[in-house]
Amino acid sequence: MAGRGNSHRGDNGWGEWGGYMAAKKRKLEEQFDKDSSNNAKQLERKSNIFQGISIFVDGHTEPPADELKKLMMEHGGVYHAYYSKDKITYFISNNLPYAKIRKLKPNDKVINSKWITDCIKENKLLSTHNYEMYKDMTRSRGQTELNFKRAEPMKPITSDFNVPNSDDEDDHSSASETEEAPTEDDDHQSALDAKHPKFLETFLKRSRLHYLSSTAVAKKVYVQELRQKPEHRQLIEKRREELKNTIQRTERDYLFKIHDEKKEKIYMHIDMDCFFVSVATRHQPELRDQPIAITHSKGRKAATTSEHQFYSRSELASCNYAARQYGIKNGMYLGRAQELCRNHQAKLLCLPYDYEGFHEVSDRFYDTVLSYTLEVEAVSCDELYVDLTDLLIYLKPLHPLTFVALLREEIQINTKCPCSAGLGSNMLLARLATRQAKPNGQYYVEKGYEQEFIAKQKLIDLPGIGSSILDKLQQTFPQTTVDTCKQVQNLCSLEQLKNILGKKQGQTMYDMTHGIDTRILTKDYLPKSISIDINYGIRFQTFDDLTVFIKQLVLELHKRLKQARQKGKQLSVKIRVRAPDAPIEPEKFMGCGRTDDSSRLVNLHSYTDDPVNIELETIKLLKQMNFIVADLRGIGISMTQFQSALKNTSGKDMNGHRTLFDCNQFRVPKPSSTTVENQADTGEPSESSVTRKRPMQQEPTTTAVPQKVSRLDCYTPGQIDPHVMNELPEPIRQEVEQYLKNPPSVLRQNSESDRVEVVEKSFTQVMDHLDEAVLNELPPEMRREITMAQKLRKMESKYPPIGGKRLIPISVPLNPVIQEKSNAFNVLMNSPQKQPTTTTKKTSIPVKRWRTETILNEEPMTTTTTSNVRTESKPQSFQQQPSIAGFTSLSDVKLMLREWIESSDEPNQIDFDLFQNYLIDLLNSYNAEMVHQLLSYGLLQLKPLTSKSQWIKHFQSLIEAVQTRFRQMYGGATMDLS
Ligand code: DCP
Repeated sequence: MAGRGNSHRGDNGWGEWGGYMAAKKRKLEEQFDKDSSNNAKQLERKSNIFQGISIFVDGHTEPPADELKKLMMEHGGVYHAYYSKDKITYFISNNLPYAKIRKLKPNDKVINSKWITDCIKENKLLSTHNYEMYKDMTRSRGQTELNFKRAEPMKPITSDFNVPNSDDEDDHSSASETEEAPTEDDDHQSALDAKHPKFLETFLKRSRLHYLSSTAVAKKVYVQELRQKPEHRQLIEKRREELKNTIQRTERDYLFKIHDEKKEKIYMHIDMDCFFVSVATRHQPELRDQPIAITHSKGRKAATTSEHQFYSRSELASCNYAARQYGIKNGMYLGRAQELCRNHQAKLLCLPYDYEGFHEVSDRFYDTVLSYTLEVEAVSCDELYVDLTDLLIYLKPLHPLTFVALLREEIQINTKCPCSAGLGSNMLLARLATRQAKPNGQYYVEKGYEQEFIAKQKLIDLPGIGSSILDKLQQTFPQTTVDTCKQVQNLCSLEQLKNILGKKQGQTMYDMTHGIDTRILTKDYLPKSISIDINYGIRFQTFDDLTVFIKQLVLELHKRLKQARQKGKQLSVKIRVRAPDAPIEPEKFMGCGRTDDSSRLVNLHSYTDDPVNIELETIKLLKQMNFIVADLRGIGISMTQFQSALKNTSGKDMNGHRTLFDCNQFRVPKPSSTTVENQADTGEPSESSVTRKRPMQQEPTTTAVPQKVSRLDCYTPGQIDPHVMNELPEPIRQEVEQYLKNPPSVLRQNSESDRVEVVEKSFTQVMDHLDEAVLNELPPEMRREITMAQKLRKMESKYPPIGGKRLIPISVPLNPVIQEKSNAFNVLMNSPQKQPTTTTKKTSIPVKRWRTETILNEEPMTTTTTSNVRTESKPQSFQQQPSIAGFTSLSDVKLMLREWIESSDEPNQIDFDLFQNYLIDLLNSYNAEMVHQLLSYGLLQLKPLTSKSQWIKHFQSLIEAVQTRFRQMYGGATMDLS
């Protein structure tokens, strides 16, 4: 290099120019100037709008750098091939690599190249404001330290598992404050967008919304599962007993009267105080006197700087009561909270999230309450409702607040965190009472004081009442302030409220302002949807990139389905695609910006949580949606229509209705033949727990022969469903248990061959043993089930088994064509496919002329078989026979249909879907006659019932779906159902 020197340029030969690079830059600038003046001669100078502006272009731009250079020349600006802070006015780039973004200084402006073309279009110099890229990251900080881990969603939780829109996440300006030393490793640092394999993991790990929503689900599932465990009930009994014997009762306890016979409810709402802060300080309670907040930012900068123009926009997840006295609130920006503290010469202590601690404390909190009762509705990680009625009756004489004080003390010992509790005659009053009690207190809205209490409650404190509702009210009464329940009581009648707020909201407002709440605990967890939704960091170049990410998303969805013990039948995919006129990079770093959203949905063949299946369907849906992968900004996958693996509390489905399949729970199939049992072994969860819910698996890969509900799976004395037992009122349970402890001698036989008979007999005896008065004590659902069982028993005894089958007459008149067979007898209680038979059955060869293909025999449509033949060629014939709830024969299905219709006024959509699928399966197996029979029968049942308008509506749409399939199969013909 020295040889290249020349004396007047100094030692290195480039001294005068400041070195090689400087010389090179200078040369290029000269080149540009020269080009400009040369080009100016060729390229017509079109304007001077960029006079005095010089740009440097980095990375891929649209139009490309060469074109921008030309445009600058044409419009009086300067293009620099090398970056020089002093000479460059604007740094133009549309997509900077992460490493470069990190190096940007606070005042560095990166402008989208669209600014240049837009200026030219408008023929004037536009403000760069709307074209600035990454500005959230380069402002308000001394030095850029992008820290992905701090990207946190801040949206209030609205539904199970939905990761919030990135638009609701913490602002990145705060996420990158200098005082926050990044603690994540480089891997996470570079997990900036969804292409990075650790993106999702990092995102979720750091997402407090994910923590809150997944914990809420986990708690609901936990409580529900605990109800199934007899050992837990024993624990409760033990704990209650201990408590009963050790409580030091005072006069207050003896004076408190609980009306057992009226069963007047006492609800408790219990909530940990400033949960995140309490957990974070549980080992240093001495800190709690000072204002503390949980936030991603450590908050040092704003506390020390005298300039307050750059507020930290990191949100406070939680703040303690010492902070609240200065006006600080959960969800407030850190900068604002610091300012409020400063105004009071106080300092806000910012502590980080302690997710492990949250889990631990939440578990202990729940376990403490659950050790006394299962009458619990889980709400969130730190909040639940309890129906204390039975417990207080058991512990009497006891004032509710005595129990609550003991419970809270125990929670404090177990968790090292304080909590508050409210009590009242309904859930609303209990919840409002908790507010009154906080922090670390308890409050009971006693009987007779409800109106006084509710009257002074602020409207804004009523659950679910937001500012928009309050605004509507206020606008109606501009002359007066409307902010307490009393004011609404005085100002508006129910009708007026309905007029102002709409029917539903008006009624709710009326009830709440009058302290009315008829809800009871929701014990069965039924999510409406389970989904994963990511609207942050979505930047893909190719469809392959996207599919890699889809795999991760689907695995997360699968995890959520598993955790919630749900399988879904409907899958939908939602995408957010950059709007055509929106900048490629939105103002918010890695955000969505303005998007056009669309979604697609598919009904799956069967309930599933299988990630492979879901992935496949998701990709299929995505391929159907026309979009440019590079413009994708958000994606969500969601499952709906669930089949729950959770046992519910009362033989109802998760919507609180009895299901189609519950209607069969007292039907007693014969002991199954081994052959069929084997066939039914699909690897699905034990059918004994599942069959009553949704026994039908339509997955082509699983056998079409579902296992039937056996008597042993139903309520038997020896194995009476613990669930049902748990639901029985105490005296009745004791009665039944007593009976079971001393069963008739026949029960003690346990020879395998006699077992079913013994069990059936003793079941009858238990049923008969329950006298009318006892029955009347039972909840209506249970009473109905027992009455139904008794009826069936009577039927069974009236029509004793004949030739191994129990026969009962069916009174419904049938089509003349089939009258003879049907009028004979229909088989109830027997699973036809489980009957070994030597009789020749109807051929299974499909005949397309449906009128002549009448399959009304009580056996499944099979080829000629004997039981032995079946064993050998087992699945084939059975798999072809559509079944529902394990039943295949017309009479069985009809009986089930009738019971189902009778069971509730509002049918369950999932049952309808299953029934519809079953009918279509029948059509597909050319058994249109049976479809015709079932539909006619259903209509006949529904016709006289005025209360069944919902049913009729559903049934009509089911008929339409069936007719559509029928038309497809039979050349446009319609099934005559007149
Ligand atoms: N939380 C959150 N973001 C939300 C809502 C809640 O991070 N949008 C977290 C922080 C809270 C915890 O959930 O500590 C419980 O929420 P609460 O509404 O019960 O609030 P706190 O427990 O903080 O305070 P309070 O004593 O008022 O219940």
